[in-house]
Amino acid sequence: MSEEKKVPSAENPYKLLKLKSTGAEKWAAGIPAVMAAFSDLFEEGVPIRGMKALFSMNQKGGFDCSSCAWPDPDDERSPVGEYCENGAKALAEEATTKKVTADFFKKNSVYDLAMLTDFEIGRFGRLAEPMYMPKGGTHYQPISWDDAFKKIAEHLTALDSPDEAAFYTSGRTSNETSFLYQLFAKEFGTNNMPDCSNMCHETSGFALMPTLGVGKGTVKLNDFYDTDVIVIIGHNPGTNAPRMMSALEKGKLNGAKIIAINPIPEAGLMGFHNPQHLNGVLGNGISLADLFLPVKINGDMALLKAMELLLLDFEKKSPGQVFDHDFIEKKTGGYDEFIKQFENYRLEDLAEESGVPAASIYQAVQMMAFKKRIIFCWGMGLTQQPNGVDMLKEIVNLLLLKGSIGKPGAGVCPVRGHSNVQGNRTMLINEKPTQQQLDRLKEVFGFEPPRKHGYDVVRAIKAMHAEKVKVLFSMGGNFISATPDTTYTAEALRKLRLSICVSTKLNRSHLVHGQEALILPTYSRSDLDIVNGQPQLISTENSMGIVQSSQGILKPISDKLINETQIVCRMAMATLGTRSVINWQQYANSYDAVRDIIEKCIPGFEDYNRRVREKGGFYLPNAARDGNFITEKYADRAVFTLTTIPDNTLKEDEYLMATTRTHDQFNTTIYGLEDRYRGIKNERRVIFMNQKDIDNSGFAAGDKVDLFNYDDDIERIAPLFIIVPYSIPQRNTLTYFPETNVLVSINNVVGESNMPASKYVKIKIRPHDPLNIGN
Ligand SMILES: Nc1nc2c(c(=O)[nH]1)N[C@H]1C(S)=C(S)[C@@H](COP(=O)(O)OP(=O)(O)OC[C@H]3O[C@@H](n4cnc5c(=O)[nH]c(N)nc54)[C@H](O)[C@@H]3O)O[C@H]1N2
Ligand SMILES: Nc1nc2c(c(=O)[nH]1)N[C@H]1C(S)=C(S)[C@@H](COP(=O)(O)OP(=O)(O)OC[C@H]3O[C@@H](n4cnc5c(=O)[nH]c(N)nc54)[C@H](O)[C@@H]3O)O[C@H]1N2
Ligand SMILES: [Mo]
Repeated sequence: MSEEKKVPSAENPYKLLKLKSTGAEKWAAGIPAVMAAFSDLFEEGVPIRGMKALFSMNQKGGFDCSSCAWPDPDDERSPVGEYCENGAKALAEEATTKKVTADFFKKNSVYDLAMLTDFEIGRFGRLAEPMYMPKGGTHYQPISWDDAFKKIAEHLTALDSPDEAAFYTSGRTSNETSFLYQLFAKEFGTNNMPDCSNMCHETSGFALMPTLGVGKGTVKLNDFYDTDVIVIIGHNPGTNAPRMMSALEKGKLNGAKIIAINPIPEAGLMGFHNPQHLNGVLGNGISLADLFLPVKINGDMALLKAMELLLLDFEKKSPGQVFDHDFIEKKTGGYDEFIKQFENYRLEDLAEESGVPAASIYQAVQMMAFKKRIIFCWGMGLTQQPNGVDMLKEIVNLLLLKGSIGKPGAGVCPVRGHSNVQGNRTMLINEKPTQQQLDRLKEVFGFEPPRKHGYDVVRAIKAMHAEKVKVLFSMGGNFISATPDTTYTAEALRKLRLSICVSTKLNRSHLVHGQEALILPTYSRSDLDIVNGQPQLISTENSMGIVQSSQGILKPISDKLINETQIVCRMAMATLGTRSVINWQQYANSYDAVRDIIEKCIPGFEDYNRRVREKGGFYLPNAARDGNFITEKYADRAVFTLTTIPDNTLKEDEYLMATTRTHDQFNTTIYGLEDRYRGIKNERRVIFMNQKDIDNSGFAAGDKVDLFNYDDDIERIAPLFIIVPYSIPQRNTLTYFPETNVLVSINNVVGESNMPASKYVKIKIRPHDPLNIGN
């Protein structure tokens, strides 16, 4: 049979492994985490290379860990660095010496590769040379860099309009590359810059910008050490920001109370042993969270309103002691209207809707009523909800009542995901740049940048599906596996005339490609980047707005790799030629030159080259952090917002599903098949359910089921999952992505931010039927 007819699968194979479910762990980190970290490095067969790199990670003169965006403490690094288990796994992925070469692609068709799981695909090692898929081809073949850039230029210049191209960014790209990349897209003529923020923290920006006047968090690391209450809502730091745990521990030891709000009691929130203090300073039996509120999926809005209602009660009983009236009067607008709404709410109703007993809510409010320094941290549990923007505005409301923003030990902390996702945005990777930003680019470079807003991720997928976008360039990431509605998105990607992926490792987006496709291999954060004999340093911005330098140390695994900056500059030169007003060659030669020009275009980067070399880097300006709220609505005041509680009624046989990460994956990169803290071994196709739901629906633990979604009157199926009973509210379920992305409708999005609402998917669960697997 000719292979052209066979379409490579956009999904993981529908096959089960051998699940061992051991029950959730009570403790996160500690010695098992250290052992797991080192064993990953050894498994990749790179102990010396890996160890050398591990000792350099997050140390001065070393490189910035690519696993998350949590900042490093400046003064007190442990002898083995501020490493964490998952940072070490990320490093093992990069430091591996296994290579994916032209010979590998000759032996394996994309169809065959797509039959493997994401875990298996990731094991092949680092991409070693540029590859090209011709129209109708079944195998990638080698291509020279020059020819690859020619191909891109041919396709881009053949478009009827620059808006027929889209330029995606994942969040690992350095500030330097990001700046050049968006500059190229704009000089080429489009703002079509979808990025991973469109699936991640876009919601946070949409909530914080209008209410506080900045789209970012307002706290610094030190604020955690000296605060009264830390609320962690919709975030799983034990797995996804393990270095945050040390900050939480320190805060707690200094007297802060920690409240965790999550449908499930994540091990990292409930118990924690700091691996840097081998016995655990908190001691056995002391939980990190002082209080756990088991909210229903999307019950957070009702919960936050219940907290505010109770705070108002406390305030009425002790006037002036609970709310910060001075702050409210001088620094905010909209208070009276905001307070009025509480006449309509009753605690019992709100508690019922949130899923949290009123007594527990009362306990939480007691912890904060007479305190002034409160920090709210959040993650995807809120940003990926349909009403995520409103819920985050409600958090701002609560903090404004307490005057708990813009002062030490207080504020908002959206915990960013990718290690430089925040920097990408600061560098103007954004489908909706402001006129002011564009004016500045025009002034500095002398070309007219496009003014029309471009496509975000969801809109880009729809545009590809409608054949309005014909070329997709991806700077990192794994588009097909990270995005929703897998079947629809795969159709969209296959319609492209050309898909281009700049990548470090093989992934499914190389296999679900356009009519023609290019894979351009590049350096990772830990690789030593030498340009014209000079080792280069790059810079990134972490979750707290600190810009810092990073310098890789590992010898690149192949001399056919080129760095991301060179890729952008050579693409620009090939595509724009003499029509460009920018000296791309100069920027390809020196990152210092790139930083000099960034300094001219983006506020806060004065003296960039000197300051980035200082210990600990430098903070970007953040008016809200300093207590200045420059908002559109009230000019110099923060904004109280009126929000509503959503109706979460489900049909009789419906469940809500939140998709999440295991402890053994970084987004779509699957490190292993365990989710240790949740007690899952050797399986990813599991669905966590409440035992009562399992009983009521006639299922039993370990049953095989198929999952369905019916949004837009389309039947979407994710077959073959195993039921695991878990401590989760009734009618709520949890599964892992990317396996269940196929169930997330492209139209199931967060209001305003237009992010996929991947934590709010309505599903039905039926006994497994082999017919649902197809062939
Ligand atoms: N090791 C590792 N580190 C990572 C990543 C990784 O994949 N692996 N990914 C990185 C990226 S890009 C990001 S964005 C971050 C993601 O880090 P997180 O924001 O922690 O992302 P998730 O794992 O999706 O988990 C979100 C949490 O929300 C909870 N949740 C689900 N629904 C609700 C709800 O309705 N209400 C509340 N209150 N909680 C809810 C889930 O139970 C889960 O604990 O981590 C970054 N760091
Ligand atoms: N259902 C569901 N879907 C989700 C989420 C969810 O919670 N649920 N989370 C969403 C979130 S928060 C995010 S951020 C997105 C993530 O979406 P992406 O950022 O697109 O996905 P990643 O899995 O992080 O990308 C991994 C790939 O990046 C490449 N890579 C790694 N390092 C580098 C580098 O230094 N340079 C380059 N050029 N390439 C590199 C490797 O080839 C690797 O295969 O997924 C989103 N999708
Ligand atoms: Mo993310």
